[in-house]
Amino acid sequence: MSKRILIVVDVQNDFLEGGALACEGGKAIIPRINSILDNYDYVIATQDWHSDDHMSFVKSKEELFTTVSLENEEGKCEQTLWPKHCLQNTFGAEFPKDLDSHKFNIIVRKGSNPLIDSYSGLYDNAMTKNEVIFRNPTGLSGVLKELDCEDCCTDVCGIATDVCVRFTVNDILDLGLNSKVRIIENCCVGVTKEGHEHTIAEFKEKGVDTILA
Ligand code: VGL
Ligand code: ZN
Repeated sequence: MSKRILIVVDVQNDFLEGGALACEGGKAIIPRINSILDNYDYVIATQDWHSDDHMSFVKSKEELFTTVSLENEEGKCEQTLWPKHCLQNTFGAEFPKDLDSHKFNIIVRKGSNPLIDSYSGLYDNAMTKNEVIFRNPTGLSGVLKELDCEDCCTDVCGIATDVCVRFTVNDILDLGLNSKVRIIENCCVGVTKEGHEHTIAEFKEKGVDTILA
């Protein structure tokens, strides 16, 4: 039997206008996402879920949005430094009140290890330790494999197109599922407009269909 799966990436207060890491146009995608939720058999949401001391948080103004080399007990990585956002159990990490989150069947939290960031909903970012590159799973890849079937469709939307949506889609493609993967273009916003456009173009080049809600 065919299944329709929707993945809603990081639609959380801190990524909306007025939030700590606001993406312009974020609030406008909420009613559009609400209008399609009933079209799916499974709705999966991801939630960025950081502790106060998360390694991705910038410590000086000058370094905001820069990418630096970091090393800690888990290993080494290149890390972009973000403003403090999506702190566990705070308003910024919550789903917005007007998003119909009661319709989410599965919620996957990511980024809760203070020593590793997690852009993708499927795996933490890559870290290198003792010359070995590793990525810890969130568990979502197992869920998607179990739900996979020949004429399934997995649609992805959310925030930010150029960061967490991008990494999530790339990881789904790498799983090599039978399901068709599609991006819902007008239910995504980027950290920047250019980042959004660039990522959509990249998806198209990879043969990922883009659709509109
Ligand atoms: C995100 C930056 C840092 C995202 C999360 O959801 O795209 N971006 N953490
Ligand atoms: Zn984050």
